[in-house]
Amino acid sequence: MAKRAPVEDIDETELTVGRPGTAAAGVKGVLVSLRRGVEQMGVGRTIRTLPLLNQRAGFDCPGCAWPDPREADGDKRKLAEFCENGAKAVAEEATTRRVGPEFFARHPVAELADKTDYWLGQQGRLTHPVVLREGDTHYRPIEWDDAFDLIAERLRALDSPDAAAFYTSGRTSNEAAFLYQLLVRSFGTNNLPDCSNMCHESSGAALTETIGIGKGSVSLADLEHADLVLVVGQNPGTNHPRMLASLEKVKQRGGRIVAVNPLPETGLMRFKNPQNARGVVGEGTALADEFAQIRLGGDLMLFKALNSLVLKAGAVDQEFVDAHTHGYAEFAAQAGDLDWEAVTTATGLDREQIERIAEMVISSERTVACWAMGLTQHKHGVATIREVVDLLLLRGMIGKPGAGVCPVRGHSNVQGDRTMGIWEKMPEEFLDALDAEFGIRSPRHHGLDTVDALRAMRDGRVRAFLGMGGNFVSATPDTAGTIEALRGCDLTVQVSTKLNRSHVVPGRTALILPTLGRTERDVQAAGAQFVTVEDSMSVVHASRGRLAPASDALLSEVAIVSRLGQALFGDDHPVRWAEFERDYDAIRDRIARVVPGCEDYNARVREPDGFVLPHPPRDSRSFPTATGKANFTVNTAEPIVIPEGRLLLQTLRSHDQYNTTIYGLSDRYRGIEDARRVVLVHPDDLTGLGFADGDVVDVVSEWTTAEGTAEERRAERFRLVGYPTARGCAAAYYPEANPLVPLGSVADGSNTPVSKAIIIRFERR
Ligand SMILES: Nc1nc2c(c(=O)[nH]1)N[C@H]1C(S)=C(S)[C@@H](COP(=O)(O)OP(=O)(O)OC[C@H]3O[C@@H](n4cnc5c(=O)[nH]c(N)nc54)[C@H](O)[C@@H]3O)O[C@H]1N2
Ligand SMILES: Nc1nc2c(c(=O)[nH]1)N[C@H]1C(S)=C(S)[C@@H](COP(=O)(O)OP(=O)(O)OC[C@H]3O[C@@H](n4cnc5c(=O)[nH]c(N)nc54)[C@H](O)[C@@H]3O)O[C@H]1N2
Ligand code: SF4
Ligand SMILES: [Mo]
Repeated sequence: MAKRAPVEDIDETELTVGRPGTAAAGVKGVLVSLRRGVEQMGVGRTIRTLPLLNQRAGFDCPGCAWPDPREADGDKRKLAEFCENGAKAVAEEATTRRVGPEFFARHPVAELADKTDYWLGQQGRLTHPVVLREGDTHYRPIEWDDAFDLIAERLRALDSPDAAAFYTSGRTSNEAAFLYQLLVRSFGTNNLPDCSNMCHESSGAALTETIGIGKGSVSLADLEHADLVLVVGQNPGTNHPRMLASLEKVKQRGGRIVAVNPLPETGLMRFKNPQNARGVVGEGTALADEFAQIRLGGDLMLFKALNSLVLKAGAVDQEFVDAHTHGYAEFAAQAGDLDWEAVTTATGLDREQIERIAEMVISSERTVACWAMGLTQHKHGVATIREVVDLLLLRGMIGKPGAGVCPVRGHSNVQGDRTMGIWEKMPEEFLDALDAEFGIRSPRHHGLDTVDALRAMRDGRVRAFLGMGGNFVSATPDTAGTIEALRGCDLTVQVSTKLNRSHVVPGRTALILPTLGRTERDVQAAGAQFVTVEDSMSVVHASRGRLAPASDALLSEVAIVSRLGQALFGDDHPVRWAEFERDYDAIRDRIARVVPGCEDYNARVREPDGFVLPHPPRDSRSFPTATGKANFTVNTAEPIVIPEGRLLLQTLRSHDQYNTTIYGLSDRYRGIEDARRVVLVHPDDLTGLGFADGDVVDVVSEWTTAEGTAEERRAERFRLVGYPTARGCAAAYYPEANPLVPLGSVADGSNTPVSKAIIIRFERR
């Protein structure tokens, strides 16, 4: 089959809106993944690549952080242990399209800046290091050594190490992440903003405070053996597709599922498992027993209501509460008096449905609560998750089989990067261990997270930016302001696999350092290397790329950090940077001595299924919190007030993208094809506002700063689409809608941008 030419540009005038799908996955999903594979990499490479995905001898899926089945849980891996979107993620990376020096010679940066994210991403893999020098119009090739010398020289010339920010995205391996944070701390700063700041930071903050560890407490087997699974603020059919196979098992075992979402997401309703006959030729499996179509940001009130009903029914697991928790009396005292009107207003749900869900919670012996961005990216995200924990504590649902908390992570190694020290406020003990191991002196003052790094760039306090993967410009809020912030930097460096917007928004001097992807062979002086990753359920395991690298000129992320370390610190530095690049076992030996829970790391990651990191609440019902117990919390929130003529907007992912990487224009499950600049609005809200389906509008967001200044942000030319979302709640795709997200609108307690509750109005064009 012929490979499709890279898209020249996108014609979105051909938008088609069909009916939302009725079932997720099925044979269609398999066909789409094969087609995308063949378009990007041809038939032969597709056949060689996909069978290695998520197999023990193969590579970890570069898609999401959903775990693989483990033999220890009595589960065998199937031949095709991946999903449509995992296959798309692989096809994007294993593409045979290339962006080399000729490409940059042909396209001035100013021209590239006018292209869409989709166009940029579809040009192919970066093959050579390039530099854009001050005043120049084009990126030009540079030798690796010269690139490292240039970066080192610029970093050393800064007034202070804190004038640099070192971003990380969540695909970076544990080995690269560990070295990278070592480099940054050796340099003298904790400015390690990461994608997690915009993602599950609220989960980490809430869980650390309440149960003493910021990670989920369930295994895949726990989830599959639950009586009741709450799927709140998450769209697994698109973003964690293999989770549907686990939810199917829950149903087959007689368990129940409650979906809480403003949108009737197809994947929550019905699943056609392509690996069994029912899914191939039959109706598939119905998933959600109860679909609560909640208003954006209404979840805190929903969980307060559930908690109150559990208390009223006398359904508290008193033994657990007495033995393992703190703060129950105060919690119970306030949870009794519920204002039902406030509950129904905030949630948009009726009381009967909430009572039905409470019944399900009360009759369940094993409950798991899963959530993702629908909870975390709200002003009250941390409070909401704390309230979810309250419910599980009341029912004794932490630290027993089939029950627990399950924040479903995004990037395939975002959890591992944190474990390895990518955090602007790593605990003192970690820094002490790092210093003792390497003979360095890590700074103790906290660094900047993503939002604060943006502020510092705008104010000129941060002058240099280095991105270890990711696409900072498109992923962050307030795109116009972010562009200015990046352009204001003296130096921007992006370590990347593929072209993206952050490359065409350069600082005065800008470099692109191309790197190996997960799927590719990584051969160093000591031979073929593998790397390690941690999934959403704390399983750490090896990943071995098998494909020939996209170009001979690529360096691995580990090699890039090692060589930058050598250039920056020279030979007299206590850290022997060169030894790490030779043999990644040398890095793992250090990880074993510094990172808690990673003892004997080299041996344990070589086990076929890897190993599971310790998790005290899960393992022994011990809670390493300040009180030594699991903490009940009392959570309040002022209601979200939407002024007359306005809507509340969430920004979300289509079925055909990976964050800022756009795979295509088919949001199949929602029935939206060939367009991304759309806003989904309830038909009655459209009429009420005097608009009609198909109207083209500018979207304007409204925000009042803490100082009382009214701000407006604008995103032009969006099509309105009538869609069965909750009343008053609109939806548009990320990253196209990011210009609307106010920088000052962040979650209390986690500083995560509020990407799911933006007040907007429409202006007719
Ligand atoms: N194919 C694919 N897979 C991915 C990604 C991708 O882009 N593409 N991204 C990865 C990453 S980094 C992440 S973090 C995850 C994200 O996974 P998700 O969190 O599933 O991603 P979103 O598209 O942001 O969807 C949020 C969901 O929450 C719902 N929601 C929004 N606001 C609310 C609310 O106030 N309350 C409730 N109850 N629901 C709400 C939305 O309707 C939507 O269904 O996926 C990961 N996996
Ligand atoms: N409005 C709005 N904004 C959001 C969100 C939202 O829901 N709404 N979600 C937020 C969330 S949850 C997240 S996680 C962030 C994501 O933010 P980021 O992680 O910064 O963005 P990605 O789009 O995942 O990054 C894609 C780029 O990573 C590079 N890349 C891919 N693989 C590799 C690799 O193996 N190594 C290296 N070095 N580079 C690689 C490629 O060049 C690619 O262009 O966005 C956040 N922004
Ligand atoms: S569920 Fe996630 S990790 Fe698993 S194959 Fe799909 S994209 Fe990859
Ligand atoms: Mo994420």
